[in-house]
Amino acid sequence: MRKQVIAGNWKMNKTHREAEDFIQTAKNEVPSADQVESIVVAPFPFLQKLVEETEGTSLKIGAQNMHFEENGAFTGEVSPVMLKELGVSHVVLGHSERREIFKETDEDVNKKVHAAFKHGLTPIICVGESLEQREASETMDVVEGQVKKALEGLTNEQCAETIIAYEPIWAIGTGRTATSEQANEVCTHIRKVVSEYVNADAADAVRIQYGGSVKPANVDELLSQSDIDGALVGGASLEADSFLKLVEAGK
Ligand code: G2H
Repeated sequence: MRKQVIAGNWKMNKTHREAEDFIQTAKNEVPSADQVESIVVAPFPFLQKLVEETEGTSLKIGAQNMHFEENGAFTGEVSPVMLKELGVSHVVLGHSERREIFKETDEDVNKKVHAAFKHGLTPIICVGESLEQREASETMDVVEGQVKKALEGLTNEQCAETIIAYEPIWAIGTGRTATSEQANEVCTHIRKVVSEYVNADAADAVRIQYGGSVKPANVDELLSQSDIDGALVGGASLEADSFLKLVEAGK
C-alpha cells in the first residue's frame, strides 16, 4: 500500500508572521507520519525557521524550486546544497507556473531532479497539459513526454522514490477541478508509463498526486481513486484548518 502524501504549496504568499502562526497551529495537529505524509511547501525566506519549528513533528518542509547547479554565478537562484543544509526534505520541480512564466524546459526539470537526488532531497515533479492540449486530445502524449524526460537517467530506485504531481493547467487556481475520473485516468496512464519506462516495482511504488483546485470538499473523492496517492494543493493549503482537513483525508 502506498502512503498518501499531501503537500501544501503556498506559492508566493504569506508574511513571516502568517507563516509562523500557520506552523504553530498545524505542527502538532497533523497525523503521524506513518499514517500520511504531510508537507508544507513554503517560500525560501521562511524555510529555515519552519524547519526549526517543525523539528521532531510529523510535518515536513519543502521548497518550491531550486537551481540544478551547486553554486556559481546564478544571481537570484538557490542551490540544492543550500536547501539540504537548511533541512528541507522535498522540492517541487517543474510546476506549470515555472514552466509557463519562467520558461523552464523538460531538460531543466530533469537536471533539477538529478540534483535533488544527489543532495538527498525528494523531488515532487509536476506534469500536466494545457486546455488547448486537452481539447486536441494530446493529454496522454504530453504527460508521457514530461514524465519520461523528467525521469531520464535516474536509477530504478530513484524513480520509485519520486513523487509525481499531475496538475492539469486548466484546473490550477481556477476553481475548475478535473473530475476524479479524469484525474485518475491520467494518473493511471502515468503509472503505466513508469512501468514501461522503468519497471513494475517502480510503478507500484511511485506516488502520484493530483493537483488543481483541490479543497476539503473534493479531496475525499479524489483520494479514493485507484491511482491517486495524494494531493498538491495551492489555495486551499493557505489556512491551517483547511490544510489539516486535507491531510486528515489522506489517512
Ligand atoms: C496547482 C495547485 C498547487 P491550486 O498549482 O500546486 O494550486 O490548488 O490553487 O489550484
